[in-house]
Amino acid sequence: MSVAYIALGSNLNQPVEQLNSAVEAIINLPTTQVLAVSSFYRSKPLGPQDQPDYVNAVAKIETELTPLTLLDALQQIEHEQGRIRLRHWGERTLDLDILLYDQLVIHSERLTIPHYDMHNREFVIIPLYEISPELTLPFGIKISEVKNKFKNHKMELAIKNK
Ligand code: PH2
Ligand code: MG
Ligand code: MG
Repeated sequence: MSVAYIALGSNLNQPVEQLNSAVEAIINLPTTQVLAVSSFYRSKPLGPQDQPDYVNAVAKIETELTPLTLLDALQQIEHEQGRIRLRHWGERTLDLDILLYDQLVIHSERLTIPHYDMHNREFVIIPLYEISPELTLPFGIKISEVKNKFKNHKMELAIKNK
């Protein structure tokens, strides 16, 4: 069994519903348990500014799927939820990114783990810290230290996790 973290994002077609259905679909993946889901955060778009705000969250899962099989499964969920992506860094119905997979470091054509820009994104780091404040990332980086960069973040909650 491996532990992985998945970033969820949407800014089209009822983002909160998109994220809720995505969590349901991840729960239904073979050999996979969802261990925690963060609150849903409203975030300003990174990239083109003439697009709606996003709703972002992070899920922690336990799975026997390999990184590439997990990637295939997440891309299938994106497609099943009618993924529309209009432009690079632009609006989309659903984006599911693997942030971390155990302590693996992968640089392959299809997959970069840890996610190449996660350290710079408050909409990833804040929800990740919410569900795993003790986490240490590969290369010994503590999530609690990365989170300090964003302690003045202005994201609002769309859904608060119990
Ligand atoms: N995803 C992007 C581009 N910009 N901005 C926010 N706030 N949240 C995202 O998830 C996001 C983004 C491309 O994946
Ligand atoms: Mg993304
Ligand atoms: Mg993606």
